[in-house]
Amino acid sequence: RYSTAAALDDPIKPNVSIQYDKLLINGKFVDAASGKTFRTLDPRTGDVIAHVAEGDLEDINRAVAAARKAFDEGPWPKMTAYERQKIMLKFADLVEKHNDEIAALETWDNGKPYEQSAQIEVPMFVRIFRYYAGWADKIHGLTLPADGPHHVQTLHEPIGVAGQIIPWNFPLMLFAWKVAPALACGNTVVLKTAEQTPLSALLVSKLLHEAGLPDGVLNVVSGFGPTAGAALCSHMDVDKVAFTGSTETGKIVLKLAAKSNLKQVTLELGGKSPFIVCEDADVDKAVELAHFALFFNQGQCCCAGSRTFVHEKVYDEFVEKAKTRAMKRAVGDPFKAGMEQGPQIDSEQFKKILKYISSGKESGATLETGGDRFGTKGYYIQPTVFSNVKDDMLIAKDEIFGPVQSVLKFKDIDEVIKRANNTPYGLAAGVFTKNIDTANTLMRALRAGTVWINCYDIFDAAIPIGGYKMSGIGREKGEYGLKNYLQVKAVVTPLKNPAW
Ligand code: TXE
Repeated sequence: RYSTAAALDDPIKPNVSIQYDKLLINGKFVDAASGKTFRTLDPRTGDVIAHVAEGDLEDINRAVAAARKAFDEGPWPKMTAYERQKIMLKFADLVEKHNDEIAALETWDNGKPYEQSAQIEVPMFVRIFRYYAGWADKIHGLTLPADGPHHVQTLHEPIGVAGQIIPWNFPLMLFAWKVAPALACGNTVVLKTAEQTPLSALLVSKLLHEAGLPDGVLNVVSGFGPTAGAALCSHMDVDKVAFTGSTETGKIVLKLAAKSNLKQVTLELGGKSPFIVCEDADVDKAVELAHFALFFNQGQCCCAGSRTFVHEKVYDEFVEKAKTRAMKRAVGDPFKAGMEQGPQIDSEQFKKILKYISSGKESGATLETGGDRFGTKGYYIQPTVFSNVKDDMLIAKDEIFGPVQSVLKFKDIDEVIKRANNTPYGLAAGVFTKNIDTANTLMRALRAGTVWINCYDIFDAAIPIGGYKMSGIGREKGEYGLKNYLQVKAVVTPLKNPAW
């Protein structure tokens, strides 16, 4: 079902135009202070889609000043929660109305199948905003018992100016995970989008202002990590930074936060998540789920099930079927109906993945299918499956972030628990079994922020996500995600008459 490579030479024209390519500061689209722009590319071809204003230190300073003023002088944090909620809900309605246009922009800039942008990513964006809009007027403190004659209460207050840095793999979804809880709690925001995918954030931010967001509450600075991103992490007037990206860059973010004003930090980083297929598994179903767990979004998922552990009793059958499934994967122009896989995001990631594929071949893993680029244009890669993968091979240790499945064999549960946990990462894990005891054992033993049992990549708004070990600090989404954007103030007053 590969689309023919020839079809890639004639990419489908996206049904959307670029309206916003500047920085959004204090409610207005403006040029970068330096006047500089950078190119954002179509991953199908490497051609330029647009020249986008390139923010750096001076623009971050302007954006933070606007966010600071909007926080300190209001009206946003001082508005009633109900008013904030109404703006967020109106925004969600507007995004829903513009679903197809936003989805087209996302696919053009990112390369993910249009059907997934339109049916998964934009609807999830809307759902997250509605979910956190629902929280806005349900955030409150507690009244606590004290030993002495004191009345004790807590106030849950917004932290202030939140700096947020997002990557390119889910530009819209990660916008929602970060911006929605921050706004619901009454914070103001400076968002630094990924240099590969600046476009969709600008369009939705425009709609957020149409919905009534006051100027300065959300500022969007497109630009690069070491300039704009680092300036945001180092800024003395930013109270909190939330980052999603590589573990390497996460360490830099934490260092910059510590070196400046000790701003609070949450990090959602890389992973090398195990997907464990037990001996009692229905192999056909396990193959399909393991395939989805790894190949979804071109393999560019922090939670990708990138170590497929299969019990020796079903191993050979699994490998054969996993290979057949990968060979059937529909790869091609993401605007074409029925495509499951588009191009990787850029030439850097494309080269990185091909390097890992070479390393897999050299280290003695068996290449079952794929193993090369797809076509001759853009950043497409063939769905690739390696069997006989050993724990110490690079493809079993590093985050590849591409369509490369590594299948490893195991004998018993204790062994697979040890091997699955033997990684510096701990973001997610998958378990496929019919046995409730096995499921319960693995669910408790696996050191990961999420364990999916007989399912994978379920990203409901209410479900927290985050990492153990070097996969991150803190949790996003759900009620847990609110904590990142709230300060707790304890208020104590003496009681004149302790009897009452
Ligand atoms: O990540 P970076 P890259 C992993 C994945 C991928 C690898 C490299 O393995 O192959 O990381 O991707 C900003 N100060 N993930 O280079 O550098 C940058 O501009 C502040 C997993 O794209 O982490 C972008 O906005 N910010 C991940 C964001 O950080 C900086 C998703 C992510 O870029 C910065 C993406 C700096 N010094 C990649 N340097 C996931 N967890 O889903 C860069 N940035």
